[in-house]
Amino acid sequence: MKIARIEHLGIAVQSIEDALPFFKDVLGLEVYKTEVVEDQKVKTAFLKVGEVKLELLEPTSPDSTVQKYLDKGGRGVHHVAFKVTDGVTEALAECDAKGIRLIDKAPRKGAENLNIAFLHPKSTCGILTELCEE
Ligand code: CMX
Repeated sequence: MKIARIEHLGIAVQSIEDALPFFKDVLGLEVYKTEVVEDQKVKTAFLKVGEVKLELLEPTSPDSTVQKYLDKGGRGVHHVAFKVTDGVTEALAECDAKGIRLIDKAPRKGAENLNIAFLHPKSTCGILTELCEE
């Protein structure tokens, strides 16, 4: 597999509104887009740090996986998204062959219209890992 770069870091917050003063007023970053991802039950806000994005993730429902993560005491970086150069389908096949537990067996559409797929943190050193391509 070839990784081009980190595409974004997903950051779990209970409230984007409450989190923004740190990112905007302290770090001086700007939100360039907000988007609700219905099937993931999250509202997102995107900020750019050079080529890398930060994706703030706010749960929109009590049964959102992000709400579950927050309820269990999870904070801060929720997932790391890598941009692959050889296609998410191919990357998933390689991960599967190497015994990595797949959350998504095939790519699906995520925020920012990316093709995405998640790998389970239990087989990725505890880091919820997203593979993505434009
Ligand atoms: N990072 C690291 N570990 C995590 C984790 C995370 N973000 N979320 C859960 N885990 C761990 C849990 O702590 C738990 O570990 P223990 O068994 O040691 O307690 C284990 O994974 C299983 O967790 P769980 O709570 O029983 O399982 P969930 O039902 O919460 O599912 C996961 C976990 C990763 C499979 C689920 O969150 C998932 O499918 N994630 C992919 C989709 C997603 O995250 N969508 C939101 C973002 C969408 C977007 O970016 O647009």
